[in-house]
Amino acid sequence: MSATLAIGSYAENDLSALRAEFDPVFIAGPADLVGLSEAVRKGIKAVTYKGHAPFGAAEMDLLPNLGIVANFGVGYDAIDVTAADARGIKVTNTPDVLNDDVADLAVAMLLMQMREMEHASAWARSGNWKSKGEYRLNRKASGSTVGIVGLGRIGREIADRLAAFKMDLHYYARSEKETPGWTYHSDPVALAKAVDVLVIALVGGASTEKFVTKEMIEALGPRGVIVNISRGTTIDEAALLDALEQGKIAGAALDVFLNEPNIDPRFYELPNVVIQPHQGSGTVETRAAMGQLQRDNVAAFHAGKPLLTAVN
Ligand code: 8YV
Repeated sequence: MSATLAIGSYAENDLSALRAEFDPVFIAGPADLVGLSEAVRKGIKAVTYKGHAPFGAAEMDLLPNLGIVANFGVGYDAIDVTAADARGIKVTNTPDVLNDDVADLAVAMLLMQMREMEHASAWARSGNWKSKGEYRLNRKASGSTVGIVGLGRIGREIADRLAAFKMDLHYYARSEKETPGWTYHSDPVALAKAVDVLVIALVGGASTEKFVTKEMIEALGPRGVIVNISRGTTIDEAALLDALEQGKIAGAALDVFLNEPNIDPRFYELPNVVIQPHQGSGTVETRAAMGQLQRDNVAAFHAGKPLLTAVN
């Protein structure tokens, strides 16, 4: 009987590695837990988790001998860590290995939005370039004033990249950090007022729900652009949609949304929004590293060794 349960949809390389290392029981999502026999559930000591559906007290109680939930992803907002703590269950995530990819995508989305690359590409492909001439002028990105909301590991990588684009860097974090002279704002609305571009790099979960408020969005002003690579939950999405539709801000570049992949169709109507399908960490190299770290945590747990990246 297997001691490991793999929840979620895994790439081929991860599936083979999981099979080779743990010979796990596989289910597509937490909703399938109830379909497992009691004997199988009782045998499970470790869960590898991938996905964004909630995994909380009810799910944990179906696995009475569970000792670890190893998440595939740095963000573990789907997993109820308080419920895990109460049951003596460890939770691990996959930090750091994805920082570069997520930061790269944030910068690429920002450039894509400001330089209108999606529309410019369509202009060329449709033959307009040949028949109508040059694409319209757009907006300079280098030298912009940018505010990073959340200067954690990923926020820092984004800031370092934007510094190379000669941007004037401002940031919000819970406390002032050691930086090369970037401007700290303890008030997120003051940050939004001071910059043209806001990049949201917060952790997800209840503590940051709707952190980016209507007031903050409106403080950004009509030249404002919002980039979000964190979670859809960190922004008041209804207020964002209203502001975009009413021209209260200039645009947005979003990799994350509420109710992914069934995102609000109002986004599709907005030409000034760059939409990415939550692919910040979605490269072959980084996903392989994330899978490896997830499995290394489970292997350490089964071997009674210290966990590599525990969050509780
Ligand atoms: C997802 C992510 O984990 O790391 C995170 O927090 O959001 C992503 O990398 C990825 O979609 C795999 O589920």
